Parts: sequence; C-alpha cells; structure tokens
Amino acid sequence: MSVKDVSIDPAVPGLLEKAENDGLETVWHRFASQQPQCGFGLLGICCRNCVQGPCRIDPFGEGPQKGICGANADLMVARNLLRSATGGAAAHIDHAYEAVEALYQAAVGKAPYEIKDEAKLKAVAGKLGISVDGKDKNTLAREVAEAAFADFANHGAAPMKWLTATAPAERVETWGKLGLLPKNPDREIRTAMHQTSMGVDSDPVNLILATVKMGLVDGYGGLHLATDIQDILFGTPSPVVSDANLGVLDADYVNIIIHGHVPLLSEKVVEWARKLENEAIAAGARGIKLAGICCTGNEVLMRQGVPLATNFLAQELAVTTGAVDAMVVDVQCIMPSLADITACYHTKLITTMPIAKVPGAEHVPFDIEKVDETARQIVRIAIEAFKNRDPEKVRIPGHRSKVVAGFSVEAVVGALAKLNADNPLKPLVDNIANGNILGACGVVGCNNAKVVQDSFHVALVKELLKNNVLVVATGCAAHALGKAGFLTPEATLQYAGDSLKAVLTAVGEAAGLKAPLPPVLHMGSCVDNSRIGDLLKALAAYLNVAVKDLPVAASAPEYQHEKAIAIGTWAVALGVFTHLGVVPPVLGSQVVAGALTGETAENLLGGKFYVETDPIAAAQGIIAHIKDKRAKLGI
Ligand code: NFS
Ligand code: SF4
Repeated sequence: MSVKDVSIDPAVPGLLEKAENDGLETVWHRFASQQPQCGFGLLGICCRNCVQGPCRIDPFGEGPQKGICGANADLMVARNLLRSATGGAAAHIDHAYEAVEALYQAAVGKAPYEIKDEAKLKAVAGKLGISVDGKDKNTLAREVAEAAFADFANHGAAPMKWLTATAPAERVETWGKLGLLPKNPDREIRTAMHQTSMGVDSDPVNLILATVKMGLVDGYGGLHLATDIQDILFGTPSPVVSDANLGVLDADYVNIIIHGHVPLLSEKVVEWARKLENEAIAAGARGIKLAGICCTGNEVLMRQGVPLATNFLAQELAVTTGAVDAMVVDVQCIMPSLADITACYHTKLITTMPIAKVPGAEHVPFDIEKVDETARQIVRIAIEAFKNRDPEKVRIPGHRSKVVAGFSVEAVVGALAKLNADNPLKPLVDNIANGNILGACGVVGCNNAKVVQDSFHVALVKELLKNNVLVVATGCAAHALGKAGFLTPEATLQYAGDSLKAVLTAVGEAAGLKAPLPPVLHMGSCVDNSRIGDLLKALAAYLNVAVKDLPVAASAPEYQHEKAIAIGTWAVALGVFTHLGVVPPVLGSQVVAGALTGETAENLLGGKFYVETDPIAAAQGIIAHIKDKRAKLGI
C-alpha cells in the first residue's frame, strides 16, 4: 500500500517513500487499513465497562437504545468521556509526581540534580505560604516538595493546595460554588474510576461535572505542578534560538533523539552528550547532535536550546532517515511501532521507564540516584551504534527552520519590562485595548492521523495572525509551527496583520532583539499550558476582570491524546472558549455534546468547547468570539 498527501511537512514525502521502499509501514498506512473506523466508537456509544458487554446503542433509533444494564447513550458517552479525561489527568499527575520526587531527592542530597532556579523556588514557596527567610535553597526545595506531597496525602476536606495557590481567586470561588474543587489528586482519579464503573453513577450531568473537576485535577495537580517543579530544578526558560525539523540530524555526527515527556533523564542525556563529545570523535564522528521529539523535545528546546526533530506523527520517519543512532524514550506518545522501524536500521531504541517498555527495545532503567550513570550509558550506547551505521541507508532531509522559543511567562514579562519597567503588562494590555492586538489564542495539542499532519495548525494560525490575533503555542502544535517557520521574527513580517506587526516590532526592538518578536510564542510542552493559564491570570488581574471576560481563545486543532481532553476541559473550566479541530467521541449524546458546547458550560464556567473541522471557519469562529468579548469589555 502507498499513502500520499498525509502531511504538509516538507520532510515527510521523501521519507515516507523511503519507508515504503524499505518495506516499512507507518502510522499513515495503519490509519488507512483501519478505515472505515467503527461508527459506534466515533460517536461514543459503545460500552465495555463490564463483562456483560460490549454493549452498543443504535444511533438511528431503530435498534437497542440501552445496554444490558440499562445504560443509555447519554450515560455511555458521559462515562467514556470522564474515563478519557481521567486517563489524561493520570498521565500528567504521574509525570508531576515524578518531578516532585526528583526535587525532594535533590534537596536531601540523594539525586544528583542541582536546583537551578532559586528565584522560581522562592516564588513558588511564596505562593504556597512557605516562609523563605533565612533558608538555604535545599531546605526550601524540600519544603516545597513536601507541600506537593501533602496534596497527595490530603485526607481532609480542604481543596488541593496547588490549585488554591495558583488559580485565579475568582475561579476558585466559582468552582467552589459548583462543588468542583478537587482535593487529593490521586483520590480524585480513584473516585472517577469508581464513579464510572458498572452500576455506580447513571446521571450524565453529574458525570459531566465530574469531568470538569477532573480538568481541574489535571490543570493544577498535573500541568501547573509539573511546570513549577521542573522550572525550579532545571531553570525557567528564557528566549533561545534553535532549529526544527529532521534536517537538524547530521550524517557526520552521532545523532541521539530524545522522545517522550518527562525531562528528568533527558536533561542529563543532554549534559552527558556534551561531556562525551570526545568519545564520539574517537569513534569517527565529528561530535554528537541531539534532537527532540514530542514534549521531551519541547522541554530540552526551551531550557537547553536542543533542536526539535519532529512531532508526534513523524516519529517513525525520524528513524527511517537511517541516521539516528539512539532513540531514547521515556513516557507518553511513543508509538509501539518504533521497535519495528528501528529493527530495520542500526538504530538503538532505548526505553527507560518501568511503565513504558517496548518489546525489541533495549531497556536502560532510569534510576534517579544513579541518573548520571544512566545518561552516560545511554550516550555510550549511541556512540557504539554509530559505528554500525550503514551510510547506504542514510537519507537526511534538507529541511530545517529557525525557531525562537523559551517564552515562559517570566520571559514574556521580562521582554515587556523593557518597554515599561514598572508596569510590564501595560504595553500589552494597552495594545489589546486600542485594538492593535485583536486578541490572543493558544494553539496547542497534538497531531492526529485523521488530519493532514500540521495542516490545521498552519492554516488556522495564518488566518489568526492575518487578523492581528497573537498566538502562543505548546506541544506538537509548537513543533508544527516551528517546522513551518512561524516561530521567527521573519514570520511576523510575513504573516502578522499590520497592527500586530507594528506592536511585535516595537517590543522586539525595545527588548534588544534587533528584530520583531515572533508572532507565535513557543511557551513549552503540554504541561506548560499552565504557563498560558498563568499569563491569562495575570492579564485578567491587571484588567480587574475574570479570565472568561478576556478576548482570548484556545485551540487544539489536531489533538489525539486523552491528555488533550483533560487539558481542554481545564481550559473550559478556566473560562476559555476552546476550539477542537477533531470531533470528540461525544456526538452520540445530545445531552453531553450540548452541555459542553452550549449555554450550560458557558453559563456555569464562562468557557465552552467549539468543534469545527475546517481551519478557516475555525479561525472565523475564534475571531468572532474575540470580537464579542471585546465588545462586552467596551474596547
Ligand atoms: Ni501533548 Fe506532548 Fe504531542 Fe499530543 Fe503527545 S507529545 S503532551 S499529547 S502528541 S501534543
Ligand atoms: Fe453493557 Fe452496562 Fe456492562 Fe456497559 S456497564 S458493558 S452498558 S451492561
């Protein structure tokens, strides 16, 4: 089978052809063989929650309208949605918890990490009400880690501390009134699994509310916690220039790809790759090149300037270049098929986490106390593998685009402070108020085989920029926009509407960049969506309005993961109008689909989901929403 026109990434067609010539199948081939996909599943109206099932509802109303236990379509859809959001939140919370453990171990001298960002440590401690006076950084870090652990050990009625310490006060009050404030994140996950098991909750509305609560568990117990702790450990990002796309690989070098999500090991791999360059040179290479895939890639780009290799859908094609000596993976978004692809080349697939093994891969266990040894061993495996590389099989695409990344909230405020040191947000808000910037949109999330790779991200963003909407991006969306050249000053000149262009040029000049600020600000990995939340909180506080009143929106044009469902739900709970470019499996229930996309969500939370599968129509919907919010603010 041959597949075509699956991506707008210029590196893809050639490598896809190579994969086919090498007798390999990719995600796109498997997507084609899965067609047509099951209509019940697409609508969310199948249930396997007990062994009497599977049960299905006939969407045309002729066949069964109830499962064997009596569950109807509304219940199935609502229950499945909550389970998805719970799966996503569990992934983020497990990630965040690992980071907290690492911080604790570092603070007590058991893990070889230096706490890099004392300013962030103090800022986080301050929010948690921990006194910083006279404490050395290890003591303070231990106390911050213990505060996080306390959320996971919370047996009382008080809500999660990380939420009350970091979410906007107006939101905490709103969620409190709705009874949605989560307590212990682990307990919330357990409760949701219980609630959705056979014969427990059969009220779809109650399940929808639980899903919103799970969004909050995700947003604060997952995203915000992970970002805070990782910034403390590894540093808060600041602007950095690098490159994106598979052209960053180099045939003369040992090429190591780091892929996954949790940066605890990859930070060390970066460190050791730099330290062991000489061994690579002794092996006949000119040195070591690192590149990242998915959110581990974003993490090491943001903090270390490591180039981006590619995003989710092209992970297999990275290997088909024949130039990757080791692909090191941690957790999440790692295609099980990678082992089949690496088997065709000299590439070593290295798994590192106890919960993420792949048959056929070499497992080098991540052990936090011996992380330096682990990272060194991994780099040496790559150097060894380089010696077995077959130059005949190497084909590195020439495509690479410059990217400027590293836009943490601290960095954005820092750049704006060059315009107004006393009141850094003022220039931004003034330009929103006078209409130079129409509004802002966070474009986030994955690739999905249902969408031509990167096409929705790019088409949507082009349209938004043309209409003077500032874009911030994270995750695989940021990769997509990076590969397509949107993370550069040049993109401002090429794509931004006149008034947006003028503002970005002025800020860039004032910040000493000698060039405009990029029109798309790369804010990090998917857990770093918390940074977008923080920026919204700061803007709302400055204007003395609620987040739901701001002329902003979010969009996940090509999302695939359960994590994206959890994040999207958090965004809606925060009061954000949240576009989805892929139809979620909820259309089998008018009750659920209607509540999430209609007045119910909007009245209760101020935000709602907006599903639109055409990028230009989606941009128009987002712009209409932004204009509506502007009108309500009287600007
Ligand atoms: Ni987010 Fe990042 Fe990519 Fe999607 Fe996967 S890597 S955590 S889930 S596919 S954006
Ligand atoms: Fe069928 Fe009910 Fe069991 Fe689901 S929980 S599989 S609907 S019997």
